[in-house]
Amino acid sequence: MFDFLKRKKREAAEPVESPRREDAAHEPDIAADVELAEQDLAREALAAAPEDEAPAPRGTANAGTATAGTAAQAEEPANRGGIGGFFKRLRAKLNSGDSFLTRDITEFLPGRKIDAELLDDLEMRLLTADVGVEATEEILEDLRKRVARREVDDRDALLAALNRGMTSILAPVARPLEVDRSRKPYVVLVVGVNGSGKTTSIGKLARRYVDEGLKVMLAAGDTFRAAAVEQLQAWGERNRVPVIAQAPGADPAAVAFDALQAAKARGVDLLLVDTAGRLQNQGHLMEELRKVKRVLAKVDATAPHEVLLVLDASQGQNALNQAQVFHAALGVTGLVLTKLDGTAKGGIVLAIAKKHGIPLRFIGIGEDATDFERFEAQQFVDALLGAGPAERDAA
Ligand SMILES: Nc1nc2c(ncn2[C@@H]2O[C@H](COP(=O)(O)OP(=O)(O)O)[C@@H](O)[C@H]2O)c(=O)[nH]1
Ligand SMILES: [Mg+2]
Repeated sequence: MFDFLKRKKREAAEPVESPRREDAAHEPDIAADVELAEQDLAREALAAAPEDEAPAPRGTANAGTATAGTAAQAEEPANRGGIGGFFKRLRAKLNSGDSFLTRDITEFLPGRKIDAELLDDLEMRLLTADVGVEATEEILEDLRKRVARREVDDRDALLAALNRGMTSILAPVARPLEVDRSRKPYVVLVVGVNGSGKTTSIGKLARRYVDEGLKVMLAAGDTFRAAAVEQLQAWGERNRVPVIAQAPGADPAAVAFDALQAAKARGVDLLLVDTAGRLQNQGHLMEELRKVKRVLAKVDATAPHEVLLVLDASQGQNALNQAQVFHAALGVTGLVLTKLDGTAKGGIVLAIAKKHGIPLRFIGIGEDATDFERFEAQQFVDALLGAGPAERDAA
């Protein structure tokens, strides 16, 4: 087994022909307003990225217990605890912070008449919970109509209507990532600021798709930090997935090129490309990512098939700005929202859905592989509002 791992590693390290260097300045296809949006927003949006090196992933899902070694863990299928298990944890974790929506909303409801004043209060609560102006307006407009028509005249009816309003905002973005297996490989370019959870999400995705029987490969495109390459390699070893890497400081586009060539040659189903989230000069980040994207397209004109932006939900408004910057520069086709545990800024999901309409593929609620699931609108709103299917039906 270990020989197998070593062999995989050796194969993965084999250099493949490098792409010729190119100059991003010769690319005329990016609109000037994108550059402007970047200059304005990139500064603040990217400034939120922490400087520190992200720690390597823990060797086992439960550091401290002596049961599972690295290889042993790779053998057991991801125990996601089923959708029910994830829902319970999602609900508990979303509601563990200071500003969670449920407590805010249920606290001011008891004994009060459902009237214009109460709706104004509700509006404030949604805004403070990061739901955002657009989504809040849409929800309140509907609620005000219903209250005026006396369709909603008690607490349960209000919560049910709120639940429906939120779900209808989220439903259009709840579109799962469909890995097209005819692509060989289906290429996912993973982008986002430092610390947003890119590498961790790649590890979790690798685990998920290996469990589903896909042949997965990783590309260590964050060559800016040595620790980033090691972190991805650790995830690769854990999931027995080859990692294409070069020395720190290497051209990320060259790594991506090598990886895609290797993935094609080996009949890989899914190639996940990690990238840097911060460079010495922040302005260069988008340029570098665009170059990675172009180089992938040189090997396979249809690649990347998904540009997956990883956002840290605890950054609230800043996550919204990041979505704008990355989307303008790269054409983001899917989102991962991490760190919905802890800070209880779950409302930001509604703001992002309403503002950008980009499919939300996965959400993360912790550091373990099991703390990661496909996004489902109804499930999420139930967790956010502290309702379960039973409560919703009763309402
Ligand atoms: N609490 C929590 N931590 C997370 C989640 N996703 C990632 N992290 C942690 O966030 C830190 C940065 O993640 P990393 O994947 O290295 O970010 P990257 O710089 O974008 O590659 C690591 O300590 C991760 O374990 C999540 O959903 N919840
Ligand atoms: Mg990383």
